[in-house]
Amino acid sequence: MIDFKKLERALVEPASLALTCHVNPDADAIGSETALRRALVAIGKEVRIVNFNETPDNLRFLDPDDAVERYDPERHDDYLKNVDLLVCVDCNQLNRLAKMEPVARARSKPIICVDHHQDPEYQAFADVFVQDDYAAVGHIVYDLIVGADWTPMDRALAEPLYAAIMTDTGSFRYERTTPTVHRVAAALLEAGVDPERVNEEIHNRSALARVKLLGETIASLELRGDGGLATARISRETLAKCGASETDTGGFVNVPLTVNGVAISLLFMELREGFKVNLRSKGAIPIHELAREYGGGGHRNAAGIRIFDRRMEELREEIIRRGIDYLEKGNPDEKS
Ligand SMILES: [Mn+2]
Repeated sequence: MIDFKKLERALVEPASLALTCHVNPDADAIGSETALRRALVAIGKEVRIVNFNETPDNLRFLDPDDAVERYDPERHDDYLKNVDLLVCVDCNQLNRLAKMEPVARARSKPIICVDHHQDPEYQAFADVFVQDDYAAVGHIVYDLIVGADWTPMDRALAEPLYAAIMTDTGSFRYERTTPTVHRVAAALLEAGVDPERVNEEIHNRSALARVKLLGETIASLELRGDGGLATARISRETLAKCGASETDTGGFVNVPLTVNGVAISLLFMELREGFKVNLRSKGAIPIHELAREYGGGGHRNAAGIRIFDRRMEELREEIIRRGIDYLEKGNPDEKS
């Protein structure tokens, strides 16, 4: 359970704070950062957001102040080393900071983790504020801001939090869409959020390249394990052919789960160095355990692997076979 009073103190004590999040940030990461920054600025804190990646185009509206800075070693290393507190948002392992990891590890001042992923890297943080039954970090930030009473929940604060919760619950469809989540969403709508606009910004701003890449990804789909496992792949050539980039693939891994009988989806994607795998499962299948076997991690139903020193085709078949082993690992009697 998160000790919110303790988290509040941890954020109020330092004069200067830097917020950061995981690589390839999603709406939960960006929305949680910008809302938290806004609330802390309202109580007089000096807060900067430094992310490894640029904010994806469809999430720019979550940062109307242009507060998110893209990591540049020359510009940020001294700052990140010396800022009073570094807050990792929606990020529980320092390796999820990509090339910002060394500078985070070089800090002598504290780093804290505010997240809802399992298995935080405890030794890397001065304090860990993690509760994995939260559907989104945006919901944690909401509870924090409302509990601390730093500033009223106005539309500017509510919109990024709503986007965070909406996306991490798959538009209020996934398992952790509890009555409480809907109550929080209702409060955010009461604060002025326009749900149609948020949906339009996030889901209907695709570049043509992204939609073409989705077509290629679906065309590569294969069913394995008697139809229980779906796997698709994106090569570097496909990416180039569509004029798309890695950030265009957000959400692709969920599409194969719409095929009848599919309980596991594995999306392989070739990177400049190595490759990555997005993993999804339904019900009680603990797909993060498969991710962990390859140095990745995540939640029970959503996880990721990133491998820098091997080629995709060297390991793809092996990971698929391990995935098929996991099809039986879910317990159908267990409530999912
Ligand atoms: Mn999240």
